[in-house]
Amino acid sequence: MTKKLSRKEALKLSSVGVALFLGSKINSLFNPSETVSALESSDPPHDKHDAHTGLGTVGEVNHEFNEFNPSNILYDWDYGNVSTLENGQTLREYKILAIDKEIEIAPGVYFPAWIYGSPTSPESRVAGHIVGRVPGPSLRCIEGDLIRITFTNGGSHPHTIHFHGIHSAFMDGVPGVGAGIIFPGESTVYEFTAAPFGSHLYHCHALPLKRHIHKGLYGAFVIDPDPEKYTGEERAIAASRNHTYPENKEVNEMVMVMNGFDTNFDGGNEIYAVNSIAFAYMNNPIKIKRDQLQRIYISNLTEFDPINSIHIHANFFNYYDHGTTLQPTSKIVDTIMQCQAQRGIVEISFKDFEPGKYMFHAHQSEFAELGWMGFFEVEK
Ligand SMILES: [Cu+2]
Repeated sequence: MTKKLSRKEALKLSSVGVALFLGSKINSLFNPSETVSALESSDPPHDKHDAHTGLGTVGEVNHEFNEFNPSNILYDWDYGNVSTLENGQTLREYKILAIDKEIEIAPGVYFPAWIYGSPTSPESRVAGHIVGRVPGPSLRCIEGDLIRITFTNGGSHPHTIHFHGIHSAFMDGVPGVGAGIIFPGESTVYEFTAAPFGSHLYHCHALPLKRHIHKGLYGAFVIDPDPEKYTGEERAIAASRNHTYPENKEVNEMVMVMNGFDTNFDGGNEIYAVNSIAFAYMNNPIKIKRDQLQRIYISNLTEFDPINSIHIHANFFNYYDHGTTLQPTSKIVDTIMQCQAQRGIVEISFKDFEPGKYMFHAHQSEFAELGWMGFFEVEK
């Protein structure tokens, strides 16, 4: 069906120029119904190319202002200061500071965050001072390591660090037990032996919990398996997961933390992302080699929404819920969901795929359209 333009409609079009008008007429040869519906709309007329294809943001956030870049967060591990105790156990010492810091989460959208920083994170080494980031530093260790975290609250509100993993109740980082709440200007030390291996996380446990987590106080905490505990195929898998083994270098490993930001403090998120910046990997697709195994340590720290998810286009993957097993807990899936604090490992390969941009996003469409969407750029 086609429609003849009235003079009034033609005049409306003149505001966007003759070229667009002609473009619309040309489009009408191919898809007349779309052209007509665009013309009938009370909105300024537009052709189909800007009506339904505008994914992502215009422009980019100022990564220098933030002092972190989601393209680097994928790969930046914080191994702490590593030494060996007299009994042969590896000691990893981390210093973590909580601070208040404004961050730009979408072009022109600023968020007053509370965040963790560490002097041993790659960002801090580059900047020459402690850089706080959202998500906080991706802490990495090996099962059996002694972990010693000196936590200092440099922020304006009481905070803690609560680790997911096995440890004494006194080291749990919750109000009223052990060191409990750490007030501004105070410090404490959390110490435990890393277990079990897996894709874990840490976050502030001060109250109200919702507000403290949502402000940005969380990060990934990955414990690698010890290959010496296993034999045969299991040993090979554990070696591939252990950052000190050469087998691990054959895999491209990434950290993704799904999060959201309530920019007007109404108890709902206006911006969604992985690694904090809306559409970061739309603007800067993640370049991957198609024949290399991709391993994503993914966790959900989204507040206010009960569930988040990841869906990868045109391919299927294996998933290890919590990362606490050497065998996948879900095989050949293209979508997984996580409640808050749930996490796991996605393993995917684009071997023999046609090179190109493969989309991934939350399959809550609202989250995807508000920032949680990106591309893998698969290269030969
Ligand atoms: Cu807190």
